[in-house]
Amino acid sequence: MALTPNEVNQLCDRVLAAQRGAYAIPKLTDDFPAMTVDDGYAVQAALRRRLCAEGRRQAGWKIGLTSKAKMQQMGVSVPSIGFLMEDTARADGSTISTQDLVHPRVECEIAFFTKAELRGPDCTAEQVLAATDYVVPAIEIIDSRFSGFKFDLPSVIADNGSSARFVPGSTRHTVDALDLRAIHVSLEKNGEPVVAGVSDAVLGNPAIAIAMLVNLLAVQGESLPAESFVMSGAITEAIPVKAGDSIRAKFDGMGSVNIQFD
Ligand code: OOG
Repeated sequence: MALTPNEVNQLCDRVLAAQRGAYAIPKLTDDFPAMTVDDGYAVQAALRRRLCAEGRRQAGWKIGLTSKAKMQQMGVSVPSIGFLMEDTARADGSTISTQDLVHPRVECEIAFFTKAELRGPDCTAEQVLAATDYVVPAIEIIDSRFSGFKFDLPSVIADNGSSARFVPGSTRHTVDALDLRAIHVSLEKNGEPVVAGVSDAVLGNPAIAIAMLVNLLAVQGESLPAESFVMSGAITEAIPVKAGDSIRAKFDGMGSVNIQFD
């Protein structure tokens, strides 16, 4: 690690202020060029401790940058994980405010809800499927706190993987009822199709992404508790949204998720 504990706290303050104030800041490596991925996770862990100390509850985790489309869009080559807080969940069909977001984008993802603890470092997709209670179609609203949505891996990890809001769909499916590698998704903005993809874009199978998340948690000395809600990463590139937009994400065989922005 290149950062001192003081610097980790200082960057936690900086990111938290930008998240709460909904303003953009330069990526953290502009001031701390030696910052590593481990430093990014140390800042993220400080952020999580800070929010939990305020009495906010964690809903689960997310893994991102798991598809080629996302890696190319953001110029990185390794996935990252982040945490999801309960009070950032929004209901299917709801209207989401853009007032407290910087430059939101939406993504289609398959989300998992677990019924048993998963523990790395050697977690497999098979173990993930066995520990999954159900999967739902989902939309993630990401909102990088970095100017121009431009960052590197240490910075985006410190910013909790650009996590802003998440919207679980209302139709639950057991994993044996689906081929998780072959879910066709399409996203419509204001009634027009804007992007489409197939779920195998996420590391071949979104269950592999969840196993990778569990193994990344193990590096931090953590496991994935039972009853975690976990987002497996965007299947397509992220689409910018603004007040007045309506979004429909259709997942063949799984249902759709609808939201509006104001
Ligand atoms: C990082 C978060 C990406 C995903 O699903 O790939 C992400 C970003 O692009 O801002 O959540």
